[in-house]
Amino acid sequence: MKIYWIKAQAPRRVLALVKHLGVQAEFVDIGRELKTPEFAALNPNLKAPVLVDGDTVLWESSAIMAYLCVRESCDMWPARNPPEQVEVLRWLSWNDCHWAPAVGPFYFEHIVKRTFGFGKPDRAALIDKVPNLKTFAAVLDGHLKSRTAVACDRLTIADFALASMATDWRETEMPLDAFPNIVRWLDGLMRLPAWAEPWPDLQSAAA
Ligand SMILES: N[C@@H](CCC(=O)N[C@@H](CS)C(=O)NCC(=O)O)C(=O)O
Repeated sequence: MKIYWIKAQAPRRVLALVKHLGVQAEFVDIGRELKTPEFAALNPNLKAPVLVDGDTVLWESSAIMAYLCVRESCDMWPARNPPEQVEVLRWLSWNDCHWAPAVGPFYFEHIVKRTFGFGKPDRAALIDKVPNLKTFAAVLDGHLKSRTAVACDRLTIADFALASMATDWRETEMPLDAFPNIVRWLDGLMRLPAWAEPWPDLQSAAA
């Protein structure tokens, strides 16, 4: 199995899951070749992550995470439990439509710009993003009030999807300190070694 990745939030979800499940994979840092015809043949969106497993070529991190769970018989994607599947799907959809767009500008200004050499964070550009972030943070915080995980009362791929940008909330200056249940949930995820250190190069360095 090959995982094409760059050091960014969507690949982070998949890399963390691969490590968490102990799946053997070859990791291809596609950074410089992301816009090549060879990579376009794997993912016409020209984005990472991509999984190649035999004849299976898959893009979109949520689909890749579900694929890995099915392959490894892991209920972080509850393939055999339709009501749980619906619950996880609800949060994956909420992430893509509401939460990721709310936290994304903070992640972009503070992490994407630095990673890809786009310059310094423009904090002024984030001021009018705060109300939207707080709106959806209130929804998630209320949901997590009596829970340790987003769905199914256990770790699922929804946690990895929702946390992939928010996990850097302190560094990216997301105003989440007013949402203690989100902070507790994110700090809890950081106690998972695979979530705290998902990047392949550092995994090998640590080995
Ligand atoms: N919805 C996609 C997002 C993929 C995506 O946007 N990947 C980003 C990194 S987080 C990327 O490859 N960016 C490079 C570029 O657009 O040039 C997924 O979940 O896999």
